[in-house]
Amino acid sequence: MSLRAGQIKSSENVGKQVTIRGWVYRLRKQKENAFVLIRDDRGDVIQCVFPVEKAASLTIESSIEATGIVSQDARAPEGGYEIKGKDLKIYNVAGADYPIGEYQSDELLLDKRHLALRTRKMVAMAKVRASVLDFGRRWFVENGWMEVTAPTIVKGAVEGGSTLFKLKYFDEEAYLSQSAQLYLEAMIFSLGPVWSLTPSFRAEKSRTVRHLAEFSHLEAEAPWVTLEDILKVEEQLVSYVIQNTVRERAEELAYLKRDTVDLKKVEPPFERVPYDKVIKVLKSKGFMVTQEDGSKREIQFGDDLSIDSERELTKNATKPMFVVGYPIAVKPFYVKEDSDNQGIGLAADMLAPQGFGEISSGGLREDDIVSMTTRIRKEGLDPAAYDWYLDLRKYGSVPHGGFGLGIERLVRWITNAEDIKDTVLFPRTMSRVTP
Ligand code: NSS
Repeated sequence: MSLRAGQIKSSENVGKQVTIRGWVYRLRKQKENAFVLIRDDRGDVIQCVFPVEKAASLTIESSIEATGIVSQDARAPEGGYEIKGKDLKIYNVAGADYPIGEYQSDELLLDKRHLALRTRKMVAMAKVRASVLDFGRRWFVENGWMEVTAPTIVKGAVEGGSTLFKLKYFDEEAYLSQSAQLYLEAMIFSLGPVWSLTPSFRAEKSRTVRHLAEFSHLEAEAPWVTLEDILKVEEQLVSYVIQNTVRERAEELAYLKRDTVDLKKVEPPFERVPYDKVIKVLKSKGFMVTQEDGSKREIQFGDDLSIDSERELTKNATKPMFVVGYPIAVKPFYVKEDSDNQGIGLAADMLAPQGFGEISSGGLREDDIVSMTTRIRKEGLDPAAYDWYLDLRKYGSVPHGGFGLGIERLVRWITNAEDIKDTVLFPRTMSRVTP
C-alpha cells in the first residue's frame, strides 16, 4: 500500500518500511546519494534518499514509486522525516526541459499554468479556495437556503451591455451570463430563499488586479426581505467562511505568508457607511477622479466608486464595511429606489479591508413593472429581451432582494494575493484564454 507524505511523517513510522507514489519536486545528486523531494498527489512533500546510481535517470517531475525505511533527521526538509530509499519504480521519466524552475516570470507561469499548478503556492491557493467554496455551501445548507442552477447562455444583460460576451446560438444571437440574478428572482416565488454558484462572464476591457473575464459567482435571492436582512446574510456568510477557512487552512495560509490576525477578528456586524459620507471623506482627502478625456477633478456626489477610491477608503480598515445608499443613477435598472429618499437606491456593496475593495454587491429589487421598464430603456436595453423577467412584476410581485459575491475577490483577500489571477487555476482575462 502506498502512503502519502503527510501519513508518513510521524514518529510511529520511524524504522518501518513505506511506499509513496509521486513526482520529483526537487533533486540534488551528490557523489554517493541523490536527495529526491517527492511531491504526493495532494501537493505535500517528503525527502527520499537513494544511492546516486539508482536515481541516475531521474529528472524533475518524473513520476515515481519509492519504497524505503522512514527515519527522523532534523536536517530533512519539510518536517524532519525522510525515507532511506530501497526500491525505485519509475513510471515516466520527465523531459529534461521542464520549464518551471525556482525563479520564473509571472508571464511564463501563466503560459505554463497547466504545469505551474504543481507548485506549492498554487496548491495552497487551490486548497484555500476549495475551503471557501465548501464553507460557503455549508452556510447556505445549514441556514435553509436551496441550491439551484441557472443557465449561463442567456438573452439579456444584467450588468450593462458593455461587458457582454456575444455568441452565436444556432440561428440567433445570445450572450454568456453576467449574473444568475434574474433567474434566481424567478425561482423565489416557488422555492423561497435560493442560492447558486455559477460562472459569470464579463468582457472587462481593463487590466486590473481584481477583474477576470470569467469568475465564480456565488449569488443568493430571497422573497419578503428588507435591505438589512440581506446585509445580515452577507456578513454572516462571509464571517463563517473566513473563520472556518482560516482554521482549516492554517498551514496553507502560513505557507502563503498570510498574517491571519485580522481575519480571525472578522465577525458581524460590519459597519454600514452611507455613500454621501464616503464622498465627503474622499473629498476631505483631496481624492481626484479621472474623467473620460483624461483630465482630473475632485470627486463629487453622483460618482461611482472606483478601484482607487475603494482602496483609499479601506486601506486602514481591518474589517469589511458596507457602503449603503448609492445614487440610483450609478446602479443597474433592477435596483429598488428608496421610497423615503428619492434618487437613492436600496443597494449596498461590501468592501474588504486593506485596500481590497468590493467583494459583493446586493440589495432590494425594483418590483414595480412601470418604473422597471422605463429604467431598462434608459440603460439602452431592449425591454423585449426582458419579457419573461417583467412577468415576475406582473404576477404576484413581492418585495425581494439578494446579492452576488465574487469568489475570487474573496479568496484574493483571504490569501492576500497580489493579483486575482493567482486565485484561479486557469484564469481568463482580456489577454489570456489559454491554457
Ligand atoms: O456586478 S456585480 O457587482 N453585481 C451583480 O452581478 C448582481 N447581479 C449580483 C446579484 O445581486 N445577484 O457583481 C457581483 C460581484 C462583485 O461584487 C464582485 O465581487 C464580483 O461579483 N465580480 C467580479 N469578480 C471578478 N471579475 C470580475 N470581472 C467581476 N465582476 C464582478
